[in-house]
Amino acid sequence: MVRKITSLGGYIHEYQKSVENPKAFWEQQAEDFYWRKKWDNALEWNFEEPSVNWFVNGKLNITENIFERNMFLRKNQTAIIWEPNKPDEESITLTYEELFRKVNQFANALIKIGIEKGDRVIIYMPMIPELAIAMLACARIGAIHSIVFAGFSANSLEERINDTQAKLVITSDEAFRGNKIIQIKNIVDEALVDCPCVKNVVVVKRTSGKINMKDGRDVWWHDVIKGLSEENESVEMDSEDTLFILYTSGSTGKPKGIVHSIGGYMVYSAYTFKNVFQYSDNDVFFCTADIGWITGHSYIIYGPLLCGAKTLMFEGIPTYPDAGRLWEIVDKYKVNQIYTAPTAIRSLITYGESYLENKDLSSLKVLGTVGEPINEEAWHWYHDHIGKGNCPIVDTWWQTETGGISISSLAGIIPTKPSFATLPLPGFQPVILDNNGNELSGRNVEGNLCVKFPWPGMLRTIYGDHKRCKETYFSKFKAYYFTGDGVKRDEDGYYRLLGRVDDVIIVSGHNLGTAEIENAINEHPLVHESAVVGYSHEIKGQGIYAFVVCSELSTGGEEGIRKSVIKGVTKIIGPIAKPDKVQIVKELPKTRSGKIMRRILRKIADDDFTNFGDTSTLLDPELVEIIIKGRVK
Ligand code: 7RM
Repeated sequence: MVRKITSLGGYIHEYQKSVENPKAFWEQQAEDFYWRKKWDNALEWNFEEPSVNWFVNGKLNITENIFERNMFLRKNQTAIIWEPNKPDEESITLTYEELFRKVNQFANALIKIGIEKGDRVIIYMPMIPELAIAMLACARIGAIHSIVFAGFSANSLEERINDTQAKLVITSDEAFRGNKIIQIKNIVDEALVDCPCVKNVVVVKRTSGKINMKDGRDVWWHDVIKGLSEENESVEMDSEDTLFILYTSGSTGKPKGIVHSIGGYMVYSAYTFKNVFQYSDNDVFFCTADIGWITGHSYIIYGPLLCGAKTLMFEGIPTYPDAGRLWEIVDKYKVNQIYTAPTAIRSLITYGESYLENKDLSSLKVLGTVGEPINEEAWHWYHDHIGKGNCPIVDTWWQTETGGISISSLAGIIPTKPSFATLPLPGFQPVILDNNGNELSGRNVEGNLCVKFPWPGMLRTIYGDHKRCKETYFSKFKAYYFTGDGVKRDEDGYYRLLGRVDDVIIVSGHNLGTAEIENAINEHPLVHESAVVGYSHEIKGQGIYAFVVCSELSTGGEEGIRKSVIKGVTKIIGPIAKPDKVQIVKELPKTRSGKIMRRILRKIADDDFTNFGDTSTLLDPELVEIIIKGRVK
């Protein structure tokens, strides 16, 4: 059983222990799991290389900790509740035993296909039970899963497939999403034109829509599992073997394949799940994220299932068939903890409270948020209208790279304060550094959020590019992990996140690199160059504002370019990255050395024309006035 902190005193005590003797602290947590061979040393590390090894030489399989370890107590208990896109389609529940059998059977299918320990498998699927089964089956046989959110374009998918050199893609015919049907197998086909590494595609039948199956390459899920045993002996893995790769956008260059290893991620996802949400046996936990994002990995699948929880997986979207859908689900399954993003809350606020009528939300005990700072209005609405004033809100700060929740209140234990993530989890040691790398200790300080000691859930590397891992996270401040976020510590010692200090935009909780979007815009034949910045957007948190320089205008004029730029980004990256505003400009404001001054563009996009800061390096100051005049409102 994963240990649960039950009081503020308990938290303070555990935190202190975790800092004074981190190895002993995490060994105690790790002992609650099943290891085929115990570790020799809890931790070996060095943040300069960086090299971090948790539970050194420990041998295990994470699925053995989900299934065999839970089987005695929870054989017939619900593991996954699946709610389909359309409310009138039948839902599915899988007990731990049923899920175990399906995972074993699909693991046997993977072996039959020729997937071996260490091979990479791309999963590009809607939120259906087979997605959970596929990822766990990979873990069972020691294959590395890399899940790509099914909203990404063929281009983005192709880039990820080639970066991982995956042999296999698992997908479905089509996907239901609200009232839309997405042709995801077609997108896979388009991506695979340039992916020689992929030998096979497994396709789940979801909509029964018409698709092409390529002879010798594509197989149906239901065919490939036919006649296979529901038993499978899990493969023994090293604690530091890779569990999964998950791509995240950076401020420059292509997406980064964040690598997580088995032992540390297992301990950290389970420990943080149980403690932050204060999960108790038989509670129903509902995380609304897609499994294609880290939140879904850690808090729909691994954290909950390792703790023997009942986890709810929802195929659809919060506004289909109407804006009451999440609350209908809460009522239907008597959900006890709900975990969603501020962007979803802000969007639901605009639909009004009528969607809450006749919904019994009294089962709720804890409300969670993640992905971006939650503004006070959204916080109060969530607290008052959803929690009826009785449920603590956990504002959970973390990253793909941290693997699990890192700064957050523990529900009902650490007093909350709107817009503050509050305090670090035990075992997580944040520090605030000024731009010269000096630690700002004490209260009422603000600066770069860094971490000075390893925690088990942290990333180990960027797939295929350790140098980039070092440069991105461990070089700006020597011997610290740099999060890229700004933070303030207030007079109570509480942490308030201030957003990215670099150029990542967070749109509806999704991280998008400005550079990636610019690259997509620049593909347009008439576009000369572009600069993308975020601006504050009432619903999405940040919106995307693109400043575009054209070589000439097409026949459609400015409006024509705007439209085709948006279309191009949608095609290349996906709809989440499409600019909300496109302004055609004559030139971009640049420094004398040729660097675009994004700082100025960010202010213009935010309708703030004061205080442009140091503009002494600006090549052409008059240009700024022209851009302001032409801004898109
Ligand atoms: C889990 C996730 C990470 C970035 C992170 C922050 C921002 C996430 C919060 C937050 C303020 C929060 N992974 N962020 N949670 N900012 N308060 N509670 O979102 O890799 O996709 O994004 O998201 O900037 O660095 S992520």
